[in-house]
Amino acid sequence: MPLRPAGLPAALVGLTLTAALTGCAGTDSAASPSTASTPSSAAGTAPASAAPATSGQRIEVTVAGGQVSGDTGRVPVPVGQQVTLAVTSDVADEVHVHGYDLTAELVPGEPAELAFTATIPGVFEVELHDAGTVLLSLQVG
Ligand SMILES: [Cu+2]
Repeated sequence: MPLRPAGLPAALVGLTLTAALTGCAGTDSAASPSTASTPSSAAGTAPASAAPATSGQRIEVTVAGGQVSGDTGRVPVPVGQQVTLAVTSDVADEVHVHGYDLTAELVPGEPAELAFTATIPGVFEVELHDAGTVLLSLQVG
């Protein structure tokens, strides 16, 4: 685990500042956190019956020889879902979850895990900063 808290879900107001510091190549134009200010009112009229399980969702990708395998592409995630993102790489790098602005150092051969709650609707790229590789896109909604 990184020594610094990479980003608390409650600290949404600081996202743009922190993202600028990480020197990201591209930001997600699809991300519109301003629309998420009242998520509960958008939940509709059918509350508890269709609620997703609380067991969480595990997303795993592996990077080897510059190729990404596993849960690549666009991964759908329900809003409010507990997500564990596991990344294994054969080279050192830094993984970055856009929008949520979570980062983790990758040590070659050692899985890095990022656990968070998908509270922000939108499509967010998960990227390797050194390689500039997009591992997958989280589609939260
Ligand atoms: Cu990034």
